[in-house]
Amino acid sequence: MMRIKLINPNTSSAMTEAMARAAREVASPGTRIDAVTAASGPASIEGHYDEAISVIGLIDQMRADPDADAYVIACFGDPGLLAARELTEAPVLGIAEAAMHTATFLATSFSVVTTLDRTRIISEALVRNYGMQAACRRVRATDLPVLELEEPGDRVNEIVFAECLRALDQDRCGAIVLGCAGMAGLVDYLRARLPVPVIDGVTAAVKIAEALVGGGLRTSKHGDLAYPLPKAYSGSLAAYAPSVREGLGEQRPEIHAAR
Ligand code: 2AL
Repeated sequence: MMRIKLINPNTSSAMTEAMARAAREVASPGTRIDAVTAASGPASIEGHYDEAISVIGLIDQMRADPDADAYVIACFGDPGLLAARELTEAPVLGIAEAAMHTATFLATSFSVVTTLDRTRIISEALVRNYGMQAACRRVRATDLPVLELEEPGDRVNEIVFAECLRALDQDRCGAIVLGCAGMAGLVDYLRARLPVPVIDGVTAAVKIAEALVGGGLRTSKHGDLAYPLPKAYSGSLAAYAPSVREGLGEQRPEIHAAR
């Protein structure tokens, strides 16, 4: 049994349930999806500050479950992705990175359809960061706040669909990447109406996690993704100080050591 920990770094459990349903629909029979919501943090993640603060709730969920076979960070900003990779040898997938790479296997170009305009700017930085400029035609905002995606209805469906149509028409893109974890529930609606692949990062990340784990691949511990260096952290973050235990023939910090 492969166990994938799906962590929603915002505190909306309705959104977690929607993405868990989408993840379980695509998961292989031998895969268990353990979906959790951050216990502390922002209600939704729509800016740099939300993202920075959300990483603590994300790390808390990883430390509470250090033995998952893979982790998925289910927010399109991929908050804390590299920090999370430092903490474990298990593969850690961010849904933006997973979705963009998946798009490039299916089309030579894609456009991202996301939520607010400020989020659009953050996604554009991710495109550059992931070296996806050659494939990403455009990132498009819908002006939908993340929490309006919690319970998708006709209005939300139509707004996202209309933006996807504009992407096809104006960007001439070969695929659509959905730019929010809360859009996982819209995939069926959109796929039925659009002539191109529609990629949701949650399901893409789950299938890539299965492939990496199934292929025996682990996160590199050489260089910057090595375990965090043990040192003192002070003040209210003292409990997050990386600690060390003897294990597997080397000094290996425990991601759930200090509480
Ligand atoms: C997100 C997301 O996926 N979850 C959240 O709270 N904010 N990202 C986004 N691009 O709006």
